[in-house]
Amino acid sequence: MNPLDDAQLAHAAALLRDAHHVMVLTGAGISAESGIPTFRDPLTGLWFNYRPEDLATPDAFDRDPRKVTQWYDERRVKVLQCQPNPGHLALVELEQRLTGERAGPSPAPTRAGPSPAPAAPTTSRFHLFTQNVDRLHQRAGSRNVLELHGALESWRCTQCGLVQEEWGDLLGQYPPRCHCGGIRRPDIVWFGEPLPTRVLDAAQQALMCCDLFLAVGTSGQVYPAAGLIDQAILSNTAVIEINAEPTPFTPHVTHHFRGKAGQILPLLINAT
Ligand code: BV8
Ligand code: ZN
Repeated sequence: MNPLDDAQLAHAAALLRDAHHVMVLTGAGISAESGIPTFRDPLTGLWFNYRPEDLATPDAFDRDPRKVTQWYDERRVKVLQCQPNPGHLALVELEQRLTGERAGPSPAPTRAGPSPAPAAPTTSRFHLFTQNVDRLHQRAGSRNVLELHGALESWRCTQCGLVQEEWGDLLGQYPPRCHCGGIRRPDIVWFGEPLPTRVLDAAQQALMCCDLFLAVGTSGQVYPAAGLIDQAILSNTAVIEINAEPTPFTPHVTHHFRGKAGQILPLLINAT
């Protein structure tokens, strides 16, 4: 990792220490050190082996529900074998410092499934929005996690809309069926589909009151999620970006730290 500039780290740490409300947006990069491939990294990125149009769209599912279901199901089972990394854990520490709520990491999911994540109180001083569908933030112990693109464990009936969580081994059938006989699909936001209104509304609320915005491990390519960074910059909120490569936002943020989230986030949190 390139050595961090001490003065830059000290200034960013001061912003963090003085912040009253922190909003975080994470992308696939924060889970990379847990062994989960990102989307757009050369060679290892998921989209380098697959075309998004072939797998992450409603048309792709309509064309070949079995293929799309298997791809998501294999990702779901692989993610269960991965562990949160120090980047996830640093955000847990930051949340606990800001909210005073100290709760241990939630155990790896069991067959019975997890305890439902607590709703994100709007008065909280910390909001974590993630584009990731791997739930590693929750497994690390983050409590205020808002999922912009859904979760791999969540499957929705295309007939009656029932949402069920799947844990443990691969599904027994492809595509899986609901009690009503309908086909179940991943409860994931695909390209061309709207993001959950509740989460987008919470993001607008958080943007209005946050005085520090952290963008971690995202290429900033996918909207409307990346639009949250635009809005933070346009509203003159301090923005700290932690990413392995520059992004379209890099020239406009308050601080850009180039490197691994699992190394930089703990340094930043410990420096406050
Ligand atoms: C919608 C599914 C409308 C789950 C995903 C403007 C406004 C609105 C929409 C659009 C718009 N312009 C274009 C659109 C359409 C489209 C879009 O954004 N296209 C892009 C590609 C141009 N958006 C949509 O279709 C959205 N829907 O707008 O609907 C609508 C409204 C009403 C009614 C009907 C329709 C839906 C977008 C969501 C699509 N679903 N995934 C899944 O399969 O996982 S997107 C996919 O990309 C993932 O969710 C992923 O999280 C997301 C973003 O990618 P990143 O997380 O940033 O990952 P990436 O690999 O790109 O980058 C990782 C970064 O980490 C890299 O920079 C790398 O350098 C860095 N890194 C690597 N290792 C580390 C690291 N950094 C730190 N540490 C490390 N160790
Ligand atoms: Zn059903």
